[in-house]
Amino acid sequence: MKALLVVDVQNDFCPGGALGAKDGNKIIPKINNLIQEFDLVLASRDWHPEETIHFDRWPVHCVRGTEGAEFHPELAKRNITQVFDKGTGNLDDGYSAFEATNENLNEFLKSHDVDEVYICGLTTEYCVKSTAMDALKNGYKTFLFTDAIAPVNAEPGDEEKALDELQEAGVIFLTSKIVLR
Ligand code: VGL
Repeated sequence: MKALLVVDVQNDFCPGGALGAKDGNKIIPKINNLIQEFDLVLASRDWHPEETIHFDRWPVHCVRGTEGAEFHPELAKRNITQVFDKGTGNLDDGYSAFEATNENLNEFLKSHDVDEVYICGLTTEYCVKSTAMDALKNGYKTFLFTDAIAPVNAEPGDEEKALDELQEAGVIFLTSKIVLR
């Protein structure tokens, strides 16, 4: 069974948001097309409290209950089966969707007989990367839609470095034009 995992397509990671990826909104039509191709679609959210050590490093973003934490209005939300909330504690960065606290992603995938995880969303160097690395560690064949992700580019070169690390670790790169079934 294949699952599409849509990482953090939230207002604060899109242009105009607190930590906006420059092309964060441009990937949404591609993600919506991908959503049509999968029988199982899951999504993660950064779901921070007002105060967390995470904000020592980053501008305040994705505080639960605020508009910045909402999924982008153009995302085809109705087709998402389960949302995984992460970064919910005060000491918790919660980069990876496998760190979600409302529901355990690994157990959810196992219970749905998922063996292949397909990843898209925001942001390339942080939550997308951590989630893909954890998917590999947990034994899933892991795919990344490289035209349906976008970097926050905190430091120049971060995006390229992240992509190199992912490919070296064994993540398989695809583009969203590939028809999966
Ligand atoms: C993220 C930076 C800080 C992400 C989260 O969702 O990729 N990036 N917090």
